[in-house]
Amino acid sequence: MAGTTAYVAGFYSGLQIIDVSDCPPSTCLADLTNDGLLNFFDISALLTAFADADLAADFNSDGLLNFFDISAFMIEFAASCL
Ligand SMILES: [Ca+2]
Repeated sequence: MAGTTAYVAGFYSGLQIIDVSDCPPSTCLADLTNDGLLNFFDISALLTAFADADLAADFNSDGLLNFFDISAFMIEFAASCL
């Protein structure tokens, strides 16, 4: 999420980490490219990671790459928070 995170050092509050994306990360999980858009590139990123056995494609974080990751992704994608 580095692309959507701003690091702000405040005099009184110390270091704050502020998410500057349009929606909370928890509802934008399908935005794999972190560009604030849900489109083909997010699907492509998932499939590419999946094909490479990259755990970035472990969408449901169970340590396994299988149909359930694709399914979970598609549910998030369909929910479209954007
Ligand atoms: Ca998984």
